[in-house]
Amino acid sequence: MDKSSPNKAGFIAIVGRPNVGKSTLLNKLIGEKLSAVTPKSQTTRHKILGILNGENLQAIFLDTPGLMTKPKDRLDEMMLNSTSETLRDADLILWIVEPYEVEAMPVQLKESNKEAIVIINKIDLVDKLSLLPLIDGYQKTYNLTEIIPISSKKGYGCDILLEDICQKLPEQSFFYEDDIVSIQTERFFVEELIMEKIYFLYRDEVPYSATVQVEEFKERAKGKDYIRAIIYIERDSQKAILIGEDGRGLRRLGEAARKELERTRGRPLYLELYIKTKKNWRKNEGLLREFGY
Ligand SMILES: Nc1nc2c(ncn2[C@@H]2O[C@H](COP(=O)(O)OP(=O)(O)OP(=O)(O)O)[C@@H](O)[C@H]2O)c(=O)[nH]1
Ligand SMILES: [Mg+2]
Repeated sequence: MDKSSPNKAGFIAIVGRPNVGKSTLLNKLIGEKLSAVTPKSQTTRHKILGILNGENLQAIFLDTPGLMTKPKDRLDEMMLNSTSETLRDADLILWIVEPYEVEAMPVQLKESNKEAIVIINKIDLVDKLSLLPLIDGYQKTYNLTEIIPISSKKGYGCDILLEDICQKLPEQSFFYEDDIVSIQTERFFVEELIMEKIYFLYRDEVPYSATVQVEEFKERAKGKDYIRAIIYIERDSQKAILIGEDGRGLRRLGEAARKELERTRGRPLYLELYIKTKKNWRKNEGLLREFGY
């Protein structure tokens, strides 16, 4: 490590409306899939931390649930509160927007009174010329000076963004060991991964009504590892949808989750999925706590 220059470190909150590409950006910057990405809004429900370690640098990114304007239930409220808290604790904020029109600044960001960089994401989807008036629009509307166009998916602009972040982080000592990329448990990643597959495989309200809890996680020196997870849903009628005709839906889900887990963990796995109804869990404070929200 270079001893001549001081260490820089800090927390960088990634915020923005649902589906703008916050989790995709976190994964790109860290170079590992830490956060679930799906084409559906409100995929991320928890604050997810990813650590980027460099020479004299520790950038700690916090992916957050999308900022919706109208919370519909207790879970939505809790997600919004958690994002406000993340904003309060951050050294720097990345406000992620889409490349179409000047978006309204989320109230949580306004209230935080923190320095923010506007990140115009998904620029691979638009004509480059359309970006100039957009950048101008953000500057004029919010008097913000830093606006960086990127594509989290393709990686365009991510180097420039990282350089900018490095410059802005305060000089202070590291918060975590310099050889880890996350602090979430493996159980948590398994739950997120199963949820991601549910978002991909089921339509309408089913994914929003589902949450996953790993009940047992056994690593075995010989033979397959064993994971038993429960998918909780809000109504009995959703059980039949998840299971599908002749159990095909649940089998397909289990297989998709198992395959990715085997690939990422590099070990064979026996994955058992069960479904249970917990009526209106999204509205029930006690159940939400129990489920780790
Ligand atoms: N074309 C393109 N698509 C992108 C880009 N970044 C993200 N996406 C897509 O946008 C969708 C949403 O991405 P996420 O990363 O899950 O978005 P998010 O902001 O984390 O969403 P929530 O967690 O629901 O708030 C996915 O289908 C991504 O593949 C990008 O730079 N270009
Ligand atoms: Mg997300």
